[in-house]
Amino acid sequence: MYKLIGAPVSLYTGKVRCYLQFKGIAFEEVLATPQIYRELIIPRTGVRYIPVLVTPDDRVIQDSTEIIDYLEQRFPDRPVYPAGPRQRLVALLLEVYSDEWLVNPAMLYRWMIEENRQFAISEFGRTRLPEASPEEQYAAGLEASAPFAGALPRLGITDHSRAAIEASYLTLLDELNTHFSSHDYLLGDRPCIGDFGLIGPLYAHLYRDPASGRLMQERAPQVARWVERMISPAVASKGGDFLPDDAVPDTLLPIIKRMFDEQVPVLMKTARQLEEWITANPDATEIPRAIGKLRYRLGDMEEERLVFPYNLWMWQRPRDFYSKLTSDQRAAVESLLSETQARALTSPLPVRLQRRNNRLERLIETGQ
Ligand SMILES: N[C@@H](CCC(=O)N[C@@H](CS)C(=O)NCC(=O)O)C(=O)O
Repeated sequence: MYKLIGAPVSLYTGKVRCYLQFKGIAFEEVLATPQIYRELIIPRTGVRYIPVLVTPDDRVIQDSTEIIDYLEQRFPDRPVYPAGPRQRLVALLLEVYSDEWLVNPAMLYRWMIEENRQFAISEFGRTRLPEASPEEQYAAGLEASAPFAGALPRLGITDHSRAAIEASYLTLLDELNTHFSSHDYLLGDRPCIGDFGLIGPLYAHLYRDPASGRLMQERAPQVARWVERMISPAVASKGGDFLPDDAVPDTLLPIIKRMFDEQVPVLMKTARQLEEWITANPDATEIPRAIGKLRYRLGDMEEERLVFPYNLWMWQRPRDFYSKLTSDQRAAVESLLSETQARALTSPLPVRLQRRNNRLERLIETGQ
């Protein structure tokens, strides 16, 4: 049987759990306790990230996107990647947006709102010491959660950026609420890879953390209903089809615009800074998790955050898809995107990135 190693509080574990349930794949969930980190996660993956999937033939895979792609090959029924170019592109874009950008409101609401912070600390403690008393769990949770809570400034989440991130999230909730008033999932009656991306932040943090959960229920009840469909094995596995004729609902267009306005400029700057880093480190193949700082904008607010090249590995996915479209397909897709957006999607990246042994590397082309 498949084993999913993760935790209820973990954003990316939520993504994979919902996917496994939707596909009806039998799995056992294993809590990522310190012992599991020592005995399995660290020795078998070389890194300290969850989720980790252990396959029945004892293969170990880290990274939610790689796990889903591995399983899609083996469980091709009811694919989560739509076949139509418009729907496929939107699904891939919204995965990048959810995984790499909505982590910002997810982290802000968890660690800057006291009620959520207290809850998360206890939850981290329950993961670290499942059998201990609540007091011991709280103490362990404080220690275990410190690096996560401490990551906020690195992501550009500060007192200065707080209001802008909150305002953006609240508008996104409104946009999603409108969308889910007419559609069960992003692209119709079946969840796509974009829904699985979105469920990470929207379930594990923003629905499950108590103060955020109330906010979602009150402000965007249709989003809360969508979360409930996504996390319910019985409901999720029944899903039907994507919308016919490769249709993309108009209600998703403001969300795509939000991604291009907020996140894509950060991806463009990340690409430029990666190019400089490569010029300064011409012999390095492995690329560090963070390579310096950039300034990002949200509305009128500007703040600094670290530069994460991994974001570009994710960005390669919609870019690769777009670059392989025929001219007819491209014309169909282009009606979804403005000229500036299409230009951003085709603007060159300094290097091709790959993940090898769970580390990010530049791909060096060998031979002729
Ligand atoms: N892109 C990775 C991200 C995994 C990730 O960041 N997981 C978090 C928990 S939700 C973690 O283990 N973080 C540890 C750390 O940042 O050091 C994925 O999709 O699996």
